[in-house]
Amino acid sequence: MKIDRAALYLLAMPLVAPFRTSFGEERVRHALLVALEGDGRIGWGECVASSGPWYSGETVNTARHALLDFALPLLRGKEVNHPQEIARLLAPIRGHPMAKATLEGAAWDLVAQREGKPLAAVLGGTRDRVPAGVSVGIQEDIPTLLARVGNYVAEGYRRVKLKIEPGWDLEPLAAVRERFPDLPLSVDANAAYTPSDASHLNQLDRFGLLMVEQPLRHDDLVGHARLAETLNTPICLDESITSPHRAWEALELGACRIINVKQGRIGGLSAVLEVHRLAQERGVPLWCGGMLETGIGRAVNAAVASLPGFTLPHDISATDRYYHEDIALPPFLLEDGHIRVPTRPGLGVEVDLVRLHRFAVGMWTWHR
Ligand code: OSB
Ligand code: MG
Repeated sequence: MKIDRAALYLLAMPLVAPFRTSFGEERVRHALLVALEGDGRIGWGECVASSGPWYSGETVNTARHALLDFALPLLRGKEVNHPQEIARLLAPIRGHPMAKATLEGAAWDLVAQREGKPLAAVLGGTRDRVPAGVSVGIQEDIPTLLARVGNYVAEGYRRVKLKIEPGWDLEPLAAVRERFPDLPLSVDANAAYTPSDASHLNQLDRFGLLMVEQPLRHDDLVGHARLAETLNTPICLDESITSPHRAWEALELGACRIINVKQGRIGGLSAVLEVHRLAQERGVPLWCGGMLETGIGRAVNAAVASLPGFTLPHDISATDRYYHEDIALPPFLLEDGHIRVPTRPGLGVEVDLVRLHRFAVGMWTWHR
C-alpha cells in the first residue's frame, strides 16, 4: 500500500469539566487528528499532544510541523505493508514521539481495516472488555472532591486516581480514604515534587495506594530509584518513559515497579509492543494511561489495554466523563465498571464528519 494523501485537523473540543493537574488546567482539549488515505481507505490517528508544552515538550503545533514537513515526506513513494514499516521509515526523526505515533496509529487502522479485523486482534489483544479507572483533577476544596469521587464510585469505576501537588496531597487523600476505605486508589503528581520531599512522600504509605505516579521530574530516573528505597508504595512512571529503551533503563535502575503506557508518549504502537514484551519478561504490570483523547484515541487505548500484560485498571473512562459530544461514534459506555474493546474492523469507531467540522479550528493537507 502507498500512502496517497493525508488531511490534518485541529479540533477544539470543550471538556465537560475543567481538568486541573500540577502543571495546569485544561478547559478545551485541542486534538490534532490525521486522516491517512491509502488503497482507497481512510485510517484515523489522534495525536496525544496538548496545546502547551507542560506535560511533554510536544504540542499540537510542533506535531503538525513534524508531520507535514518531515514525517509525511519520509513516506513519499514508499510501499508500506505493515505499520511497523512506518516506525522504521520515521526512525531518522529524533524526538517528536507523539507526532510519529499519530501516523503509525492511522496506518494500523488502515491495515486492520484491510484485514477486516479489529485493531485489538491485530495487536494481539486477548480481552473483550477492560477495567475502567478515572483520573480526578485537583478540586476547589475537599467537599467538592468527595462529591466528585462519590459520583464516579457510584457509576462503577474500578479505580480512582487523584491528581496531587504540594499543598493538595495528604489532606484530600486522608478524606477520600476515610470516606471510601476499600476503594482501589492511586495518586498522580505529574512531576510536582523534588527528591528533598522524600520524607513527605513517604507518608503516602499509610493510605494503601496501588501506586504513586510520577512523583519527581520527568527526566529523573535516578531520583525515582532513590525514592523507591524508602517508599513502600509502588512507583509508576508516566512522563519519564518516553521510549522502550527508557522503559528498560527505568526497570534496570529500579526507578519504577509499574509502567503507565501511553502509545503517543513512547512513539507509537510498535513501541507499545516492545514495552509489552519487556514487561512480560520481567513480570512488570502495565496499564494504559490517557490524554483526554477523543473516541479515536480512546479506541486505540482500549485495544492496547486488551493486551495480556495490561493487568491494572486503566485511565480509559466513558465518553461522558470527557465530552458531551464526541467526534467518534458510538460513545464508550461504562458497563459494570468496564469499557468494551471495539470489535468492528480497524479502530471500530466511526468519525462523525459533521461534528468534526463543527469542532475544527484548522485543517492542512498533504499528498504524495
Ligand atoms: O498524567 O496521566 C496523566 C491527562 C492529560 C495529561 C496527563 C495525564 C492525564 C490524565 C487523564 O491523567 C487520563 C484520562 O485521559 O482519563
Ligand atoms: Mg500521569
